[in-house]
Amino acid sequence: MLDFRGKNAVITGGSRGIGRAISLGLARQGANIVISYASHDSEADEVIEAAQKYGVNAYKIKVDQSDPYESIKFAEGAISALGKVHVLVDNAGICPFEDFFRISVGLFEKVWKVNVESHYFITQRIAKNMIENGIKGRILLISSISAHVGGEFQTHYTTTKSALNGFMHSIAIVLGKYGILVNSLEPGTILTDINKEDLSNEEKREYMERRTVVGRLGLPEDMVAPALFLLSDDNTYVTGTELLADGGMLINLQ
Ligand code: RM4
Repeated sequence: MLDFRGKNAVITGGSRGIGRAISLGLARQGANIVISYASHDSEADEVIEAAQKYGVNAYKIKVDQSDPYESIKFAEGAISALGKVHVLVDNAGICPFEDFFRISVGLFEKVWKVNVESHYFITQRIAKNMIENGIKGRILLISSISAHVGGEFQTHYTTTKSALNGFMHSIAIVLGKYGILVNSLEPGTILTDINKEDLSNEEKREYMERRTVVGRLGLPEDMVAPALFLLSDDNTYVTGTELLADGGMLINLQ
């Protein structure tokens, strides 16, 4: 089960949070990995060192995913490092919480380019590599509970997470004929750097914890098993779907 020996995986945003957890989960199960990261060099180095302890090849590529051309170059670099790619995790994302009326064109475009546009073109290039090599690969987009519910200070961010699901549905159709399965994982509120400041507000944090049915916010490690199932050869028929991993937060109205 969840055997990734001999597999090559590309994970964007792999130096921290959910991307780091999934990267190390894949390496632990035998996958060679290439991670993208934006700025946290030491964290990226730590992930590479930790992955290599599992006996796999591991590489890091620093990239500004707000530039689609840099994102395409990242995909080319990952292919140069790995040759063939079996697994892609479109994870990198930013969420600068901001009042709707204070969001500039520049801020919106940056969030859009990192969260959506970069993954559109990275996926396009990696999927082409899978097809060229006859690989019945697996692609996972890290969407969010926020594709289904709003956030007062996340008008830009929630838009991108819904967009990722729309992209996922369509490429699941395009790639299905090649045996490539494509899904979204929808984390709930997971404790990572992306929301550290936001959740430093105790009242909000307590509200979010109570909103789950398990009484706690998620950890990056909680995302590993659901992600690895969707990315593994044990998944033989699930494609075009959205898997919530939110501790019951979405359904807990009353
Ligand atoms: C998630 C969800 C969480 C938030 C992060 C930034 O999709 O909205 O509540 O903390 O994004």
